[in-house]
Amino acid sequence: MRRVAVVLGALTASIGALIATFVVLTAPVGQAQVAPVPPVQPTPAQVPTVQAPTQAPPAQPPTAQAPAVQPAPAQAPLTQSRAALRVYVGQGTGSIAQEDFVGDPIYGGNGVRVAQGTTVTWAVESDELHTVTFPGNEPIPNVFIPQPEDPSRPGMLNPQLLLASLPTGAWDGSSFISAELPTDLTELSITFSRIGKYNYLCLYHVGMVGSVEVVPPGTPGITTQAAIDAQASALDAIRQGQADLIYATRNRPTRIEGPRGADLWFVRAGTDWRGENLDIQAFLPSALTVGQGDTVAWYVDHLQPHTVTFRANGANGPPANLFQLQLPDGTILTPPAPGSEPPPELLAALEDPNSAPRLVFGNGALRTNNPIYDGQGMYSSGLIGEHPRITVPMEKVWALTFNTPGTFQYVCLLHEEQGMKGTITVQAR
Ligand SMILES: [Cu+2]
Repeated sequence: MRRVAVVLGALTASIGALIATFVVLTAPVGQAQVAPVPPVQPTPAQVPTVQAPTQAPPAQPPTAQAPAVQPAPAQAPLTQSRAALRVYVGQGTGSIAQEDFVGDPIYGGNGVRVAQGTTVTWAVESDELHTVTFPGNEPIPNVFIPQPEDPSRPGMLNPQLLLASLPTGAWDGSSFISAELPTDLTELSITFSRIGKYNYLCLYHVGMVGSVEVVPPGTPGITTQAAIDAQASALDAIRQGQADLIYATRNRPTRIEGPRGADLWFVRAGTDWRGENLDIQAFLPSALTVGQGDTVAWYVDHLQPHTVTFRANGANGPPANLFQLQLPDGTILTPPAPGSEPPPELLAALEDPNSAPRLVFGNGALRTNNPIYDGQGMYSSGLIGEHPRITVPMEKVWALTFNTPGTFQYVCLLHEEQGMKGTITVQAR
């Protein structure tokens, strides 16, 4: 999923910087958008809250619910060592999205063991965005949710995720940490101050989970960088082989003969290697030639959201926006141009946590009702697919009938930068 920075470009970055600046300037308003730093819990015996999933559980339920498994002395001394470790966040290029946290093969391939006081750094090695999310003592947040005032309004990005939530120092396992890489940060570093095992996940990719086990210095079995690097190479080779097999077997349309010679075609919008952390963020096939009057149906067969979006031809059409910036009362905000003064209504909104701006689905994330493509206007499926952390309703299929000859291009607004684009060529009958 491509969120804030890419989708809205400089817009949201400037909003984010603006909000951050504003919050710094008016310290007590910190709860407005910056995720609050919960009070440090001095009670190791505290039972973490387990939140029931709001939808069907993912195929591989993330185990990130249990923070500090092992109670540690509240004042455990930090080791003086400055040990560091780099963990890979995803691999692959373009549409081949390897969605693994790459860790140590002896800890399941996605876990690491570090000495207390070690700093672990996460860095993205793919063309896809990911979050690194340690829930701490909080429930795992959903990504796209209904607007609370009225669920019939377009969905929105969970405000808790609008800005990164970062540790303010060495992390004791209690506070919520979440950042989207490489947009919020190119790298996320966390220094682990407390002994325990900490599970984490990517909010966007089901099954993309990892763990950090923090042990007293001198404990055997500490993960080495060489072990992680070797695991990364091995996993990349496996995933590339899986991707090759997917392209060899699924990169073709299904055609069904329809009435009066008008056929019905099926195109995959994304797919995955079943049960493992490989998504193909592409239309399969990406190029399709149909006859005038045929209908094309796009379907999603993996746990991801996509859009099928034809942009309007010419300069007069509306842009296809995934999001727009909006106040809870429905007012659409015009974002400030980079380097310019923010609009007064935005500053006013920021003063009140109840009116903080949101990223609400724009026209490209909403379904076009007209099922007949005219070759001119903007047409979009809206979000289609399925995802355990998207709680706005989504359908899995969308169809369009092509009566106008020509070649027409479309994209997935969420994965366009990974190359998720297609063309439909309509031949006159
Ligand atoms: Cu997509």
